Amino acid sequence: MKSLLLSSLLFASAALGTRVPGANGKITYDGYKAFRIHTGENEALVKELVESLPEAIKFNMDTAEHLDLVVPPKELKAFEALNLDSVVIYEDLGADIRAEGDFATYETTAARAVPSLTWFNSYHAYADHVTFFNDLAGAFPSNSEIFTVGQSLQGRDIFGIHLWGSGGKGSKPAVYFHGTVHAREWISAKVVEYVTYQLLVNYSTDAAVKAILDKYDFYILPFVNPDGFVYTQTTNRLWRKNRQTRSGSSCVGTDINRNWPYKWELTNGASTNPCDETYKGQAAGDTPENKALVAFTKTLVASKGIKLYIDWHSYGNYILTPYGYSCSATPSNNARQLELARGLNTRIQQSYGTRHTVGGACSTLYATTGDSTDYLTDVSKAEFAWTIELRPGSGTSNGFVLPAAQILPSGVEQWEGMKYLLATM
Ligand code: 0X9
Ligand code: ZN
Repeated sequence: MKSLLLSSLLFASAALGTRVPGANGKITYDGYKAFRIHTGENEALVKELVESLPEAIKFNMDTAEHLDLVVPPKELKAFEALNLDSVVIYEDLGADIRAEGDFATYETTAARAVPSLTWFNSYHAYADHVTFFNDLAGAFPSNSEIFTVGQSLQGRDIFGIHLWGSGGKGSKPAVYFHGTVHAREWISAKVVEYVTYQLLVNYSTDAAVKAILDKYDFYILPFVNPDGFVYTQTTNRLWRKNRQTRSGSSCVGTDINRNWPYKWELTNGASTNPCDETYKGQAAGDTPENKALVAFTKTLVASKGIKLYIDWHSYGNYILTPYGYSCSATPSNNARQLELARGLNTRIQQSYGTRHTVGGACSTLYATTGDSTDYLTDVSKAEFAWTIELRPGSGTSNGFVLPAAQILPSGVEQWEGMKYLLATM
């Protein structure tokens, strides 16, 4: 358990502050520099010192080893004066956001043609992700179809792709993936897309992949927070929550991963302040996104049940098993969960040496209440319900804005891991 301090959870919202939007209304973050500050035995002191920089943005909530801090140009001098033990993780965040935003345009494929792997060479606009999934399903009509579980607050479809094998549509237990619940964690959609792509493309030629798809029905939702994701592309790259307003507050957004109707009422793992990044909402399950996701999850439970659920996030390279709400409670199959998660970590490492920290979500990272994996474990009775935090890890040099060159390796290493996990579990 690294830190249960409430203050560590309630890090300030990435509200606009004095950040100046560019000509197109998008915050540029030009000249913002980010640092990875070593904390360790000085955690409390470091956190106190950076409070003197009111406009600085804290990226991570688990600060037992380091605090990743984005410092605006006008506070850089004051930051340097603090003389903290730190390394630079973004020389100019604005420049990195611009480079990352250099999306390739996606040309829809001819009918039934498989989209090109070049999809994974850059990030893309939300509308192109939708087209990509429609093209992918169109290319494999005997094994896949697009479905919708409901609408976001702003009326976007929360869509998914359903994959199945030789048993026919809906005949097997579910493997269930959610991506991009946190809007700024762009790599999660790309990795989920890579896994989906590999399952479909290799089904007819690779016996191991065929065995996996013949054994499970996959329900893959790449964007469970579409409004937030679109907002990161139009306005604020660092947005996390949904886009819901609340009476009595000018702050926007509820953290969908604190809004699930299970252990929501506990007090140690989410914020009751609408201005905070981990705002839990006014009542359990009171976001439109959560309502839609809960209703759909229930249909999976009522059908063939859920074998595996993964909530794909970034960053830090973690594989987290239940629970988030308690650092001492463990699921009944805990030993098997940890064995498989460690096996997954080993297999992921074999591609490029990327290591993930494996362990219980609360005990390894921090406490959460109303998080999806606890609901999926205890309410939906999923056999395995994990959070995977993707690249970067703690050793490398960035955060939510991950260079496009790392999309493909992120996808490859997770796909190698998934082949192991899906065949072994
Ligand atoms: O805080 C979260 O929702 C996840 N981390 S993130 O930095 N992507 O926001 C972690 C959820 C895993 N659950 C617990 N750590 N309890
Ligand atoms: Zn996240």
